[in-house]
Amino acid sequence: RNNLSLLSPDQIELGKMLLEMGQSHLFEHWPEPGVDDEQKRAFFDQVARLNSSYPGGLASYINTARELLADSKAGKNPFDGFTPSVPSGESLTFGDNSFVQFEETGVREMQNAAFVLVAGGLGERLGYNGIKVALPRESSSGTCYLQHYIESILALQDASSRLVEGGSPKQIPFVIMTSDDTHARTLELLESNSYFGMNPTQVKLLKQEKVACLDDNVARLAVDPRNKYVIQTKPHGHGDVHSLLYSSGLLNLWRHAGLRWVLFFQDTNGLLFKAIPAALGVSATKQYHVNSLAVPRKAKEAIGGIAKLTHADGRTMVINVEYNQLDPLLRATGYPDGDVNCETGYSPFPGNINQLILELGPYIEELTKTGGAIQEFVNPKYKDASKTSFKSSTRLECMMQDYPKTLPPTARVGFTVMDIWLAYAPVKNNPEDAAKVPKGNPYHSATSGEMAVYRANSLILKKAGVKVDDPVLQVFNGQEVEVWPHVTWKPKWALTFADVTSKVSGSCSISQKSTLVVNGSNIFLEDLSLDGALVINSVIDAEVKVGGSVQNKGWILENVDYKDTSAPEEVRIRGFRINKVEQLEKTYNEPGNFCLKA
Ligand code: UGB
Repeated sequence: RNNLSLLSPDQIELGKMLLEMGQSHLFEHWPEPGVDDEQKRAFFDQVARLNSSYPGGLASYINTARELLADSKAGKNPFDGFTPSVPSGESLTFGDNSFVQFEETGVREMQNAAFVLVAGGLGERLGYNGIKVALPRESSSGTCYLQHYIESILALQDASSRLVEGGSPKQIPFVIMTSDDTHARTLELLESNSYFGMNPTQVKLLKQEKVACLDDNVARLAVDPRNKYVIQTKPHGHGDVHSLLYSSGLLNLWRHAGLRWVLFFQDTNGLLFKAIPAALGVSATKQYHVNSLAVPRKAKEAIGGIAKLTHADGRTMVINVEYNQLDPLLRATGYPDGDVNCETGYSPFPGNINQLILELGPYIEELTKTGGAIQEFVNPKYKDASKTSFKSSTRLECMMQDYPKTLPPTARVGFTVMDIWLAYAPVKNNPEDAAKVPKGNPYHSATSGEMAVYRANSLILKKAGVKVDDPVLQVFNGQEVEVWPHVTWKPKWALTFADVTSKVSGSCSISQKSTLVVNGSNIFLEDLSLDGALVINSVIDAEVKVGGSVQNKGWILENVDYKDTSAPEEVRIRGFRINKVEQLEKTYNEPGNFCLKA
């Protein structure tokens, strides 16, 4: 009370609210005015930030926390009353007629789309010290994830405007959700690389705030052990993206600009853009308000399962059940073995890869009601079975894929299943943990993430008629992976299967030890026989035909142990470096027609 004279009227209001919400312990040790006055004001600045960045403010946060903590103590199942079953969705097969049709529709729709990347997570499981979007997607070209994402969006933008007759080219908006952990480094990566060719005004960074930690079951806010004038905070989860987008005002701007789709994606999936055109095609064709991308899921894999939940009162919803909840839910509802594979070798529940496509109109309508608040959960680690105290402070969390939970039953919520090799190769696990993954389950490591890019590109070329040699098995950082020819291309070379077939003709072949880096758009492979490394760079106005027989010693993968600190972290975590022994590299900097006949 003696400190009131230090505070502004707004700060006094916040103080009253905290007292009313049972948070008097925060002020217990405050000395008389004149001591630590600056820190006391800074405390209220933090409270103001925590209050304004949470829908409904801190009081609402504390109330929700009390309810969820009580439920957790009582052992209440969040899916109480619901029975899971396997839902039916659109299942696509790469390269068949309907896939090609969906891709064409998707590319056409791209000019009505906006992309949102959630990149506020530090990736604790990976243990990498940098931001994940700065990691190379593959090391043959060295392109990092963020560059690949931006180049994919720009290529989609160009392709879409070419398809729509008389349509004026639109710039596809790109939002990146960052956090205090990733914001400065993401901005620095963009600025030091001229936004990888994107117009800087096209890119918006929205920073998510952390939320207050909770010390006990009555939701007393946790004081930072290092500074009694600071409330301890932790990340709130990727679900923040909805309230941030809503409060940014961007959604209405997009609606006024005639946009129709918002596509959400995560920080390290090097294959995702191979699946995006067809997935958007499905959304447009089926008129889905919500479309989640899914892949066949191995039981116990750390990706959520998409399930149809039917309540005893008749309500149903198709929703992600997070990986740690699927097994207990199944056991509690008549599946005594829990989360296990069925006769296909996969879990019957498709795996959520958290690529969501939302239709903008219904999305705005829903957020106008909810303010973007997403149903939260709490996951306290209790000291003992009495569940009265925690091992360390906890906080509320939310997930972006829980958005459909508040939708009315009339909402059109669907999902689209694609092949894993085409759509999903995240980089989440450190080498040690990846090496312990049960045989046959995906590693989700930097090693598997890179190998998946080569495999997908090789399989796509195969489907387009190129003779591609079978892979060999190799072990890096204790993980056995298929090593296909190292094929990589820029998104502007090919986005869809139709693009690939239009760029490849005659009788082409690629041996297993080969590397092919296609760094240009109008590069045509005609009767090319590749046994070694070939790198082609070209400017947009150069049309280059590449054929003949290329034979050289090529690029060789050399093992690097993840414990070898003399190697850069990016190299160590994938377990190999590329020794560029010999290659044919050609660069076409001028407009015109060229022929490379090796
Ligand atoms: N992220 C944020 O932007 N902010 C945060 O506060 C936290 C994360 P993880 P997770 O497809 O692979 C999700 O940690 O949460 C970003 C789905 O819930 O990589 O364990 C972060 O930067 C799960 O259902 O994944 O699991 C990253 O881009 C399954 O689909 C993204 O959120 C799984 O991803 C995901 O964070 C998957």
